[in-house]
Amino acid sequence: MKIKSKILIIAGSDSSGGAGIQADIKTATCLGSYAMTAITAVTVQNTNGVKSVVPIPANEIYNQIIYTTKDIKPDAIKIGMLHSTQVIKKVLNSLDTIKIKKIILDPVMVAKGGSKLINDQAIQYMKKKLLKKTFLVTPNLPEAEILAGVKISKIDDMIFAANKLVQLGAKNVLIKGGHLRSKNVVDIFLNKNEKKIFYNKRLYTKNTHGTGCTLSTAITSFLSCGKTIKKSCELGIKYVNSAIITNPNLGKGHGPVNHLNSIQLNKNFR
Ligand code: PXL
Repeated sequence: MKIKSKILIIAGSDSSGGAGIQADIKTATCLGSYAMTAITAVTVQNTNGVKSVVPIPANEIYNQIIYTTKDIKPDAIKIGMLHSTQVIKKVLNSLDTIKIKKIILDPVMVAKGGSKLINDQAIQYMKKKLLKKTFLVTPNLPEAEILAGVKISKIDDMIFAANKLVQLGAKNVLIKGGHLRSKNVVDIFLNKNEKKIFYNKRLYTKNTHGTGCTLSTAITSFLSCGKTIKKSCELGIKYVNSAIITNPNLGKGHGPVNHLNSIQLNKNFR
């Protein structure tokens, strides 16, 4: 197949290949997009957890974004792990320069094993400055609670929090309900004019490492190809569900999902 779109991913590296920039590149590629990257941090990890995080200097992140995109212009941008206020400031500067409107923010805060991937001051800065620049923000429940400043224990709370994030400047919000105690997984999509609630059967598996990264990049890929934001969320959720169902059960801890679920090898390469 031909490349359908080009996207830029600003995120951290996960050496285990299931989350972070590795998940992002796999997802974009398996959905037909050309992936460019600006790496914000290098993590050492496996499916049992994060061993270390080395931040990339903010200026280098800025340079990766500017130098890459002045040559190849992306159709959309996905932002993942941003560990400090300094990094967010530089990313904001670069976004002002490159003027791309389709910006998807996955407000990454904590890795599956509980390691913090952003500091508290940076969370406040993200809330105050970066949300306003985002076309879509995709928090999970704990992230939505922190960003919206509300406790979430039921679907109505999710809707309330999503509206709060719209008031804070996000154009569209997708709150992921995987952490809610409910039989079905409920995800809430919402903007000023529309609301859609996605219901999916809960999948009981420990192999969900990188689902947040995978979802936000899948949405970015669909959006970059010209689909509406609501449709992009619907298809992104579908892709992640298939990826979880067909997970390869790798590693002893929280294993990765199957990014390849969307593609079939051409007969020349079988
Ligand atoms: O899934 C959140 C996440 C984002 N980015 C990086 C990560 C993780 C989780 O492990 O390692 C680099």
